[in-house]
Amino acid sequence: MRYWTGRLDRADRRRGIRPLNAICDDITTLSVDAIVNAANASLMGGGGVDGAIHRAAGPRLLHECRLLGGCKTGEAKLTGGHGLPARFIVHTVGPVWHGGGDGEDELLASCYRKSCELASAQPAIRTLAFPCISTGIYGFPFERAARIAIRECAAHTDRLITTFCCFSERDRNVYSQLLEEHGRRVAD
Ligand code: AR6
Repeated sequence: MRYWTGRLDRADRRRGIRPLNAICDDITTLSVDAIVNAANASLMGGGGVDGAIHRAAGPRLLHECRLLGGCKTGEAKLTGGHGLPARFIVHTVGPVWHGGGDGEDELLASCYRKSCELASAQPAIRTLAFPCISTGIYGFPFERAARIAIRECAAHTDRLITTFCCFSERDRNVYSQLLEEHGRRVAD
């Protein structure tokens, strides 16, 4: 196994790998080292991407989650991937959108930051895929969430190759545009 030891090397660049990228796919099918789950505080499964991940990973995931004692909003916890192609799952709990005056931005930023920190601390994780946390059932405005996601993950590109896994082409287009803007700002 080839461990991630620093910035993208020349072979990565030749293969067109970028440290931050956006795709439209079902996150449960991705062959990355770790996927992130948009969970709830119980970590006992739910609807949306959480339900899809638990269905695909199988009942051993629920068993492992039971031992974790839940997870606070803005925090992150690690489990195995069980039946998934991904070897690990980072479970994080996004904020419910209450209009923006309840610390939602900082809590969402914390989800991305803590997930990246947890993944970076595990030497076997080099590639990480996020769903669009809080933007489904929890109602966080999509573009506002995407800007926060990109800003936080950009701080971890020395260790991680991060994929924003959108669930519609429309969402993916928002990310692609924001990533282009981000790339131009970094190049300036
Ligand atoms: N692959 C990738 N993205 C997906 C998938 C999938 N298979 N399924 C849904 N999405 P949500 P939240 C997208 O509602 O807003 C659960 O009940 C979806 O289009 O899953 O953080 C938990 O237990 C959206 O863009 O998560 C919590 O109670 C994004 O995933 C609550 O929902 C997040 O939507 C968390 O709500």
